Amino acid sequence: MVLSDTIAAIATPPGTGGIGLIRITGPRSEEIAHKLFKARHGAARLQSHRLYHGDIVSSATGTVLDEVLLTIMRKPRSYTGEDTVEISCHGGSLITETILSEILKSGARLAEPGEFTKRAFLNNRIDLSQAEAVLDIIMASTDRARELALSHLKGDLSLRIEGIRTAVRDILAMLEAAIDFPEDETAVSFHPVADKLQTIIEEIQVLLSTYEEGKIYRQGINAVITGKPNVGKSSLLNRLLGEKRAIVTPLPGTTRDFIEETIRIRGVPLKLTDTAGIRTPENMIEKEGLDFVQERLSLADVVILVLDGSSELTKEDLAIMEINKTRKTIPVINKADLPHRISTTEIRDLLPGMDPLRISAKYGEGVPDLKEAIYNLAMGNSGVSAPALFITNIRHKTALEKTAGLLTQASEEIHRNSPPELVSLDIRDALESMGEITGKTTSEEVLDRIFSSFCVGK
Ligand SMILES: Nc1nc2c(ncn2[C@@H]2O[C@H](COP(=O)(O)OP(=O)(O)OP(=O)(O)O)[C@@H](O)[C@H]2O)c(=O)[nH]1
Ligand SMILES: [Mg+2]
Repeated sequence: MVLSDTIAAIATPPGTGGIGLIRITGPRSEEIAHKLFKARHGAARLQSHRLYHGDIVSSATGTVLDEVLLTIMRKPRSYTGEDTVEISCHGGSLITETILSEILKSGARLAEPGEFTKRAFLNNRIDLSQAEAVLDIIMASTDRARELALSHLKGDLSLRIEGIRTAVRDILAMLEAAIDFPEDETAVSFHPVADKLQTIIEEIQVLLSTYEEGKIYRQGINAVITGKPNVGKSSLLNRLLGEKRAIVTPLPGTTRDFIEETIRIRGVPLKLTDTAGIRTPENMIEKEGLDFVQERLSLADVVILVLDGSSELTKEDLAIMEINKTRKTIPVINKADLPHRISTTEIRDLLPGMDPLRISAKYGEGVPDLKEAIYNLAMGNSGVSAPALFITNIRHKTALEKTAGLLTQASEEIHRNSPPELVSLDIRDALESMGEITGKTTSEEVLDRIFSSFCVGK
């Protein structure tokens, strides 16, 4: 990894705007600034962390390119931990591009996406979970998502992870003492180790249990409406949206493709997908459509399974219930305004543990309850207590699961009186997998993947 070169990028989004921001970081930043920038009041040496008014001048022709504000932030007091220059110019694509190209001609290289943040990480300004939080803040679409990302950026998650790692390292030290001084070793002396391991495993489980809710704050709820043809799926979508978005007709097979729209429940985005009715496919188009529906269902956080309550259940209904039995499903008995032909008890028997709702998509009865039910089901039970810290990132979740697995294995070995050498191997692996979260042990490849999802200039 090269940290010795100087990189530059436009940090504001492409297009026109009030201001365009260009960033330079690395050892030659200040030299480049001196070459291109003429301060209005002829300051001899630009001071760090001050704002200067002046012109950017073409190095070749000496013509003024724009009137700008410039700041130098000398290392280590900058975002990247390296000498950094920021130029605020007028926000037109031509002007930002022109200034950037002058900077590149003067000895900087174009930054890759996320490279500023990557440098902050490599220079130990922030750890990896904090770097990821930077991206989460940029992407946050709800207040809660922003709050969680800010707490991660402040280092709340890193602190907790480091706390757990320290506890695991203590256990390793105890085991290694047993390896080095085997005469002290007795089966009994391992029990405190096993107890400590158990406490740590539980702490990790608590963190893991926040993921479902955390993920939803970060990405919103993905709900898919399914059911056989003509039960009122599109009517329900329209009712939830409060507008006529999908075509509704009395003919089965009206919806062929997906319709996706987003609303908000309690500030959380809820993406609703209306799908084609599920029936035995009659042709290629329907076959393809059905495969798509299955795929969408498998990705759903919540499945809204619509039944036509004005007629008896059919074997198609039963088949659709069967497919969604293991998912987070809300059975919805629609057309409540017509005579009831399906009872809630019947559905409870077929789908144990699920709570059917009776609604009328056409007239709106029961729809507010359905919204609540979607929110509650997506959040799980964790919505009741409010843990301070949430896991929102699948990468962190995977690493924690792996850690918990290895620690459980170690604890089982202790109970089987396995040699401490064996136990300590698992504990070492556990430490390694936890280190991936904060970036202590993360591979180059994973780092590249993380930072490449950033914007250029961040
Ligand atoms: N009485 C009554 N009719 C409803 C209700 N919901 C839907 N319908 C009617 O049922 C018929 C089918 O509605 P759609 O919303 O198109 O049903 P769908 O499930 O999307 O159908 P496909 O797209 O063909 O799978 C239409 O005539 C609707 O007006 C309801 O709550 N009450
Ligand atoms: Mg439809």
